[in-house]
Amino acid sequence: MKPILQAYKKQNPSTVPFWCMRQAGRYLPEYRELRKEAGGFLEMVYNPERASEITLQPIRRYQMNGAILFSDILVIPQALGQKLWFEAGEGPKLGELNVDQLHLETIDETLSPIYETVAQVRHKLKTENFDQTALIGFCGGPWTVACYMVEGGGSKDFSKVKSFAACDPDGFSDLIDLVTEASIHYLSEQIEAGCEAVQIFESWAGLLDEEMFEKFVLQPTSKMVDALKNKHPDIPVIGFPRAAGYLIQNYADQTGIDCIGLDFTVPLETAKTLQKSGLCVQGNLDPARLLAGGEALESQARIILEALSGGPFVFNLGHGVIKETLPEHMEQLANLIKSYTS
Ligand code: 1CP
Repeated sequence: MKPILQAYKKQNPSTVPFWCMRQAGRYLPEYRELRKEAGGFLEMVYNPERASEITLQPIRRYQMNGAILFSDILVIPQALGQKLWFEAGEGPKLGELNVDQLHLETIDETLSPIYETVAQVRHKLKTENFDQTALIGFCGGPWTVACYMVEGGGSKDFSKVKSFAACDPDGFSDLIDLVTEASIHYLSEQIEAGCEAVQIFESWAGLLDEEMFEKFVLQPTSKMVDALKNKHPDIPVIGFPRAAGYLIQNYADQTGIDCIGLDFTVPLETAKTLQKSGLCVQGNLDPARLLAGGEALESQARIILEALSGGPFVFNLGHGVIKETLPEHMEQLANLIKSYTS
């Protein structure tokens, strides 16, 4: 079995498997080249030839054990019928939200090229002999996706979506339910097309109080994990509840995930406790240390390796690669992990 899948299944592989969130992206010159050629971000996401190339780019350089599918969490709102576009330098924008006009039945008309990307990545991994690398599919957590749908893009404080959720919990639950159903279907199809594990990115988990966290993060995530486990019991599910603070324990205990993604604020003692409770842990180097390189990178990477490599563990960053990061720093990190023996 591939080492990363052993770790996700809570066995102890003999080497430390690793990958990095946003390992495919703007810090790589070959990504910027392809982006220029494609003309835009969505022109890459919905083009299986380009998207599979981009997924493979970091693997060819650094031989990560996980290849993260090149796509975006915002394809779900788009597939449901909300307009999505990217403005240069400004990130994603979404059109007006009208929950009653969203449609679940036809999402595959938009999403099918992504399933084709999955198949192409598996094929390329095989023909290029990356037999130690597994393909990881993903989607956003329903709460995080709903944040972008309601705000119409990124936001400083997400006050609009939080006041919607607080003032009209039933109306907001309808939106969460719809995104949850779409996400279950989307991840299932990714698995059927060849993904070997899936990750749920709950990037805005840290915005909620305990009650809303329970209702809009824990409940929908459990529903997703149950449905996926029913259909695909052998496929590991990773949850990444970014900046959830103390509520990370509830997430780990109540959602049924196999592996918990740790952002860089999670103390290593907490990480060890989560690991001892029977989960695989994944994380959690601050991406700013990868940006810095040198000793700042090496010292903390070693501390994490020493703390967590005794149990089921996948080395990763605590959030995505920063776009100004030098490719040489990724090489430094990859070499350090590959040569590490506990
Ligand atoms: O080239 C460009 O200009 C586009 C930048 C970019 C990239 C490379 C976006 C726009 N999305 C992606 C790819 C992406 N997004 C991946 C696959 C590649 C990989 O990880 O190597 C994944 C897993 C995501 C997930 C994603 N998209 C998240 C969750 C993870 C996180 O960073 O917290 C979120 C919140 C998004 C929304 C999004 N898409 C893009 C941007 C710039 C954003 C953030 C918007 C904001 O909040 O300001």
